[in-house]
Amino acid sequence: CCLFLFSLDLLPSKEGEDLTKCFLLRVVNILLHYIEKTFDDKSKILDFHHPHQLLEGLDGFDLELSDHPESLEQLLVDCTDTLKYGVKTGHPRYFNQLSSGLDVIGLAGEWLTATANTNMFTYEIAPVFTVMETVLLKKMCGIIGWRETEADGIFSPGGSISNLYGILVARYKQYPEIKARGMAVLPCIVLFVSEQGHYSIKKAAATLGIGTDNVIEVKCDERGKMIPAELEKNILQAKRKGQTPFCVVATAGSTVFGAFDPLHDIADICETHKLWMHVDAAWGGGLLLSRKHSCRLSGIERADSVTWNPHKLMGVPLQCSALLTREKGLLGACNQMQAEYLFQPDKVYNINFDTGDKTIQCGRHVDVFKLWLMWKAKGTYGFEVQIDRYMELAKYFYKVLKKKDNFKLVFDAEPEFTNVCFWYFPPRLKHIPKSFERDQELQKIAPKIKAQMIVEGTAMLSYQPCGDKVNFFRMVFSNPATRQTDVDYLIDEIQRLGKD
Ligand code: ABU
Repeated sequence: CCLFLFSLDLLPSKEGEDLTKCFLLRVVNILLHYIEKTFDDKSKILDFHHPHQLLEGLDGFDLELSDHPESLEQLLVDCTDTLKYGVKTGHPRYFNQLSSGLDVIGLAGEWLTATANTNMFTYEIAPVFTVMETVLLKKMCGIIGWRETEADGIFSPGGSISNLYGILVARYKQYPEIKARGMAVLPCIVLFVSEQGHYSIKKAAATLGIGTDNVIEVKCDERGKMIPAELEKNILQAKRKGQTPFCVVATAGSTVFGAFDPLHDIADICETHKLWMHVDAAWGGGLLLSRKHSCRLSGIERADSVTWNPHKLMGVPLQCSALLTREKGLLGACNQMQAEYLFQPDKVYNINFDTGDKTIQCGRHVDVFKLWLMWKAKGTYGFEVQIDRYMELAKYFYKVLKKKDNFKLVFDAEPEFTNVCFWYFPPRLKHIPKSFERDQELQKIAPKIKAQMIVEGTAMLSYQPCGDKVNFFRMVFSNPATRQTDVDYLIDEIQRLGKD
């Protein structure tokens, strides 16, 4: 139906109805084909090409833009090619990031969101979505354990921005004059985060004019958890040096090790020194939905603010991240500019639902509907079942690796979360005792295996060095499509690709 026809022939063009329907149905067919392939463990996760190959054009897939319109038929080919050369992040053997999986209800939510194509700044133009956001924030604050009527929050474009919001309100709470007068009127303020905390904390400090030198990294124990005594020591040291501590960022589910900082101990220290406690639970927040495992976050209810990304453990399509605050009104006081063209005080409805002025953005994407729809579809218990299954898979993976003498776990203890970190030792390195030279060789193994995996498109998982540990793999479970057989496959695949 689309040959020699162009986008101008679609709605709102007169009599464009049938063509629009035909075009969109064909798009949906392309997407459905991709979705089926995504869940087929025999299909490749990706068809890898180098950036220069994509730029040069592959089999007629031309990324360059022209002055003349392309036909609808060509656009359908472009859609197919875009998916062809992408990564199937919902594939059962995709373990590369903390966000993975493809939830069909979430996807439907994203489609609806794109169709509604509105902006989250006012109730006026997003009546359902702004109210839905308050419902979700209230639910999440309740799960954290805050008295629901007091809590507040906002959905933001990712965990880094949510963490930035946490630090922004922490600073505003202590120094409200910052808003008008800037950093010049403040003492040298410092904040604390564990050495395993997310790099976004330093980014936030740089962005907010605090400076990365004023982010003090607190030592962790061998499992990657912040050591409370070290925190206390660092706070006292900073005070002696004339610095002014104002905030501690605790991590609930660190990116690499999946470590949970001891939140009660950190809360005690924050209370003693009157410091804002922000918990970065971007990754670990979802665990609050598991009655069996939520104890890992015990003490989070004492935090002043929390980052929680439903697009990670809860499997909501990207992006979906919330910043939650215990005190109502702070976000608004900190950020609002009351632009008269948008946030008129004399509107016909309750303007408390014009929530956009609480943010540092103006335009804001609707990230709430897909989460709301998934919550409706699964219920809280449905998320719990899914998350408990990931924890079981992590335990299974750990137990299998423990029995194999060519794998070595970074921590030889049952995983506390779904992260399992490990080295693979090819036969030539297996019996060589640890030494600088052995580690130089071991450092090359994970990147080599990963490169082969990507080129063959069989699986994807990440690796990194950390401190004195040379490159190791990080396995992580957050993909509902993954089964035990995929875990077994991955182990075999590492051995196949990694043998000398
Ligand atoms: N925001 C941290 C994400 C890192 C990861 O997916 O591995």
